[in-house]
Amino acid sequence: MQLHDLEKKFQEKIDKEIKIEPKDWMPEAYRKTNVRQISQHAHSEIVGMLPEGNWISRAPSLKRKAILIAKVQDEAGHGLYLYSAAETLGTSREQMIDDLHSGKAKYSSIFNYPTLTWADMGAVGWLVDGAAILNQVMLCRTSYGPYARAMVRICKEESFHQRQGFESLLVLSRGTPEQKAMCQDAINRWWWPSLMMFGPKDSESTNSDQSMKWKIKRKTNDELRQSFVNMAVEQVKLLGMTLPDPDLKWNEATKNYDFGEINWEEFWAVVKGNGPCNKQRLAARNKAHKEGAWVREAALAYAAKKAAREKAA
Ligand code: FAQ
Repeated sequence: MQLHDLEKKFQEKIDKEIKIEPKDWMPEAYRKTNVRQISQHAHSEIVGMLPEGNWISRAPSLKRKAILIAKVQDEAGHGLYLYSAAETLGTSREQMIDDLHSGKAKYSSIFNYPTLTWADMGAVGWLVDGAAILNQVMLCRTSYGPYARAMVRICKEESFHQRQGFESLLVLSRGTPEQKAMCQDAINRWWWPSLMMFGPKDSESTNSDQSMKWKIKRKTNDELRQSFVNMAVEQVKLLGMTLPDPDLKWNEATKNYDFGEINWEEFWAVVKGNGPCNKQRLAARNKAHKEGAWVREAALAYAAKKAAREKAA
């Protein structure tokens, strides 16, 4: 079959909502953009363990500590499902991890901000996981089968993450004046970076058009960002707190909340490696990888011995 015919059949399959599976024919650019997005997503989950891991030893109670440990472990699991999904497209996990460690691969801008107080654990759960879920629910219907299936379980876990974050903030918001102030301060610092998680404006998004045609993405960056704003404006009222944007206003014509301009200079600086914690995050990942080398070597040696024993038997 000619390339043109293959491409036509491929698009027909997408249009009919038939999932693309690893052994199916696919355009090289489809393969490449899926590897790019899925591996960036996997890296985000893994680097995303660092800001929260920072508070495990300082959680205010045994219950909060147990919840936080479980959440951080969930993120590790998400990273693993996603690396496995990306591997089905023919790129090895080692390659993807090398690209992360060398600074070549991207991961979500949000994880380059510091977690300064305990309230940040609540704000990350509510806002960061909240933004992540909105984006990921649509990815349960993404056109690449292994990615879509991985997302189903991830979304179930993320929804628990968001609820625990909101509940943690709710407790602080009903606490002492100091606790209330800490809660508001965390919301103030995480609000704008959370809006940036959805990526550049649609007009600046280089990948969106093609990804929408291939149904890798089902909603655009701006559509998802708007849903997030609409959701957060209502939820923050339950906390008795405010969002740090004087331009937030209900728009009767569009039935959405209008919001202020995002600082795109800051966004691109963080994406390009110059955010508050980029260097610290990469150094931590490189160190962990180096220190874990003996575990990988031991597992390989054990697998080789086991295989040799089975062959001899
Ligand atoms: N940060 O053309 P677009 C989580 C890059 S998981 C850094 O619009 P696209 C769980 C983009 O890669 C959070 N870079 O790109 C958790 C592209 O560069 P490239 C992660 C960004 O792919 C919670 C360029 O800008 N979620 O939070 C960002 O169509 C709590 C142009 O952008 C996912 O990864 C950014 N924010 O749309 C864990 C979901 N935004 O690659 C721990 C899957 C854009 O051409 C604790 N990913 N860029 O060099 C997606 O849905 C999409 O990739 C978007 C970006 C929507 C993120």
